[in-house]
Amino acid sequence: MARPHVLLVNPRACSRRAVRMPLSLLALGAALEGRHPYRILDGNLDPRLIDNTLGALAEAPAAALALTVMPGPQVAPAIALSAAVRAAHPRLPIVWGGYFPTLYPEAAINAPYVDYVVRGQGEDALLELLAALPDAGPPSPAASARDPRAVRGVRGLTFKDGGAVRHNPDRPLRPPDELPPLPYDRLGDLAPYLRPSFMGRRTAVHQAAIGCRYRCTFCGVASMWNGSTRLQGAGRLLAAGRTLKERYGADALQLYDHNFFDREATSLPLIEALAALGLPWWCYARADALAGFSTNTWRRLERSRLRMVYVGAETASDEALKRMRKGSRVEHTFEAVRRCRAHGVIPELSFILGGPEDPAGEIERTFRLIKRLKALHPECEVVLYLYSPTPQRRPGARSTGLPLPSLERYGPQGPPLPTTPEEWTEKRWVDFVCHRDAPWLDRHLRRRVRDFATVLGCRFPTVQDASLPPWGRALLKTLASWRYWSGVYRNPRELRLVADWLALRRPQDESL
Ligand code: B12
Ligand code: SF4
Repeated sequence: MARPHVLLVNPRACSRRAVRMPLSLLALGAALEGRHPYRILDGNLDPRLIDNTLGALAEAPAAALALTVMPGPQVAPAIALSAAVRAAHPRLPIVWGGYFPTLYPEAAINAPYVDYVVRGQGEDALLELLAALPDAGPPSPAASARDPRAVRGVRGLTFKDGGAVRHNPDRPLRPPDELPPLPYDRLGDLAPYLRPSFMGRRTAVHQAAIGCRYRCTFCGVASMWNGSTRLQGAGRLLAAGRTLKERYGADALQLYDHNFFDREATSLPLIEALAALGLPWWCYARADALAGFSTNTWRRLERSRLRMVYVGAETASDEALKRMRKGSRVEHTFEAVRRCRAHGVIPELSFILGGPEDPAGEIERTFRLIKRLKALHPECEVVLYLYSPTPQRRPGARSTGLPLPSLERYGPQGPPLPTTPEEWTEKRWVDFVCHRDAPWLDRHLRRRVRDFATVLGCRFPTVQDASLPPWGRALLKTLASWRYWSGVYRNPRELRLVADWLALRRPQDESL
């Protein structure tokens, strides 16, 4: 009899034009290679995901259904798929992993269609869970397994045991070089994943390091990885880049590391590897790191074909940055922008507007800062989010290894956090997660930010919108000019109409 296989599923998270390779599933697949038969199903490409998952389960016996789930728009499709599979195959274990279940494990496991939550890095946890499942036995409504003792040793696992929720201790992070290379072939045809962007016609993605060693108080990454980073070596980065370029025809590369330049010394070999690869590239970076690089390093960056760098500039005042424990200052943002201009790199500056202390004042200061940065480097891109901090872990969670968030509410006056996946799908929660809304902002402030974003986006249409014709760009710029210079942002209906008509892209919705 065939060995039971594992179905790795990416529920739909984005539109077809934002589709990228599901790296989390490829990473899990790499760990399963040669050990467990598996299939990857991607809801971003497959409009009939539920039917096809049920079809795959009918074709061959399965050991588990494993879903990757990001907070926000991916939760509802994850619920729909899991519930459909639970109804058709009540004895099949269902596992959720990724950002949503790691940050909100209590809510994720509080569902009749989730048996196991894997928190944090998934490769080893999934392998250990699969090894334990034959002894653990099938799930029931009150318990993840007939004998939950079988899974007590799996670090990073949350499960149900006689109606109670158990959190096994966290799992230490393994460095990426110890993990196997990604099995790109398992996605079948890679063409739909290699998307046109302003850098090339076939943009590939890669994540080198794992985690981030900073602990900015608003950021989900800090809770997800508990303030740790494990770097990838230059050899592995170059090997992955070459495979994507030479075997699959990638002509540009987007690096998904939370913070690509960890330290100057460790960044240099990576920059050399990218120079050897010879593809235009994009990455996330901190303003203080970019500002502190030597001129020699900047020259190397220029030679390596770095095209755009996404910087969390966040806000306009050092006090607010300090409150966020960002570890950088406004001057670093200016210096990073100056350096980018000098070396032909476009900075993509992200701001989170309207923190709970003096939201109106912070918003106006940030608008003024953005205009000064635009004057310094008109090509810089600006991404505007509303400040909606991801709940952080409880103090002391690091030592106990417990994953629970410290905030029970979204911000000081915010509502209590949802307790089920369903509640997380409500519009207001999806809006908080996507930084489109925050509990303490009133209608007037929300509108003010939306209006400014429209004027700014039309005055400086994003270079990332490869499909916008030059005449459309010129039209938007002309129409938006007077509002931008005069500061009359209120109700720019004419701009919205033209932007909608031209289907202007908003990078904050879909990334590159
Ligand atoms: C690609 C991406 C997207 C893509 C997804 C495309 C796709 N392929 O499906 C798109 C553009 C749609 C997207 C959207 C959003 N994203 Co996003 N995204 C990312 C990004 C850049 C890379 C994810 C990735 O591939 N990582 C590499 C893999 C290998 O790592 P991983 O996902 O963590 O997987 C490991 C573990 O998590 C675990 N694991 C994961 N899944 C599973 C499943 C199982 C069963 C198991 C056992 C383990 C497991 O094991 C894996 C291997 O160790 C991350 C940043 C990052 N570097 O991770 C942000 C990130 C995940 N996104 C984030 C957010 C918030 C969003 C949005 C919800 C909001 C926004 N405005 O950005 C939007 C939603 C908008 C929408 N329309 O859906 C945040 C999440 C933080 C948080 N607070 O929750 C991140 C961290 C960015 C950030 N710094 O804020 N995103
Ligand atoms: S904001 Fe950036 S630097 Fe800070 S914890 Fe998050 S990923 Fe790391």
